Amino acid sequence: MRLTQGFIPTIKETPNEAQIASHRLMLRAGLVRQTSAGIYAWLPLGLRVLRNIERIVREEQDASGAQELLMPTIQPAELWRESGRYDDYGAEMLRIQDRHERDMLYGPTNEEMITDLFRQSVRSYRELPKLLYHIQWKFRDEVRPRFGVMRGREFLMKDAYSFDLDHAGAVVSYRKMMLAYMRTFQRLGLKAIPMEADTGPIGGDLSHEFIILAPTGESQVFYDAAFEEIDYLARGAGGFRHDSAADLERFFREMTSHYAATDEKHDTVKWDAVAPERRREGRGIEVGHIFYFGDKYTKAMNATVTGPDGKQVHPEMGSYGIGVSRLVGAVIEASHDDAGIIWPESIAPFRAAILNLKPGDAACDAACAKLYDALGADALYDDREDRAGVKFNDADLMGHPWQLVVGPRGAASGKIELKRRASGERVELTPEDALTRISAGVDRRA
Ligand code: 5CA
Repeated sequence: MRLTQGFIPTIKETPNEAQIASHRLMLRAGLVRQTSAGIYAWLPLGLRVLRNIERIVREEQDASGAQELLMPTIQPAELWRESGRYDDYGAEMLRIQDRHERDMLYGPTNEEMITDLFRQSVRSYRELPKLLYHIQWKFRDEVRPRFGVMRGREFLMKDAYSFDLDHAGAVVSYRKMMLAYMRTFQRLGLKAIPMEADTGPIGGDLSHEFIILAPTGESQVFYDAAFEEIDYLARGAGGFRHDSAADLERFFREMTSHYAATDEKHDTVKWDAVAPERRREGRGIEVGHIFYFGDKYTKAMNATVTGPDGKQVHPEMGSYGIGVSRLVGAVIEASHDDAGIIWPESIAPFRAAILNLKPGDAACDAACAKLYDALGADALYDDREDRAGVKFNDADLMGHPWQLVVGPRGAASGKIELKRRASGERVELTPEDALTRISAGVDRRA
């Protein structure tokens, strides 16, 4: 995209409504704009990141055997009256009436709706297990929306739901999702720790939150230093197969054999058993949350299948959420410096920025045109008639992994400068060599 033709409104000043780095940088780099409290418009640069995260989340869900569908944002109140949650959910639920005065709501989550879809169509245990997901906007009228997209009122979630015949099957589905989550976060360049967690209004008795360590996180967390030492991420993403129950059990044991809990589930007796020098305490951002809750919804909503013995049984369920829009903020919290964002290659809005330091200079224009031709949609071409300093600052702020700097002196002798945003390293080389360097090892499977 040519910057002069784009809609990327960057801001020089620090917006004073933003308290944390990711919120400030998302506004300054022109990723989002707030339209109401806790509700954001995604501008082109922000939308590209959101879509990239969505793509990785989707690929890992698909790889785990989950099937994508799309449920609506607006739901009928009757389903929630059946489960008993219509009253329980309280003021966080946005309630609406249609012209016929029927009670509707903007979905904060979809357990009821997926259970309804399931009970309409699935009749026999032979059709199980079923693992279904969608990526859809949610609304929760949070008391204190804050930190930009991290705690919004409208936000994008990936939510998956599993249906199994019995407890043993449900546990396999739960572990499968845990593996898919560790792979997802690893591809996003994040170190996420699965922690024992409270089940809250979703209900159930087994639950893990996936926490990214960050001083600005909303949760207080306690964990064993083992999570710093063992390369559990690489192992989690590597050897384990999602279709082997034994692999899944080994993986689950590795993820859960060391102490890690959020403050709601913190157990001082277990904590005391951790050697003092191994105890770590800090703040974290919850980027995902998985729940096993058995037949809570299938029972309340009378969803049954015929079991092997011909009797009707209520399938066992789990639900599995990832905060897709929250992740944009969480990645920035984990990866930025004073100058701006540092995108991991897998989700960067553009892989490279081309900085033409002298538009109008024949050699500069020609070299930039050549780079832009080769990179196409992966490049943001800064073709503005502006000072070099402005272009450097904006490129650092927007955080493209690579910058291709084309100045008149270098261009005349067939050279450009390649800058790596993460390390600040700069090298002078030919445009061809620069293109080879930046094309290597990119995580863009789609
Ligand atoms: N039904 C379950 C799982 S599908 C559920 O709703 N879980 S949840 O409440 O924990 O939400 C799932 C994920 O959505 C959270 O881990 C978090 O990353 C994200 N999320 C929750 N509330 C917000 C919010 N207000 N703003 C942004 N992201 C949020």
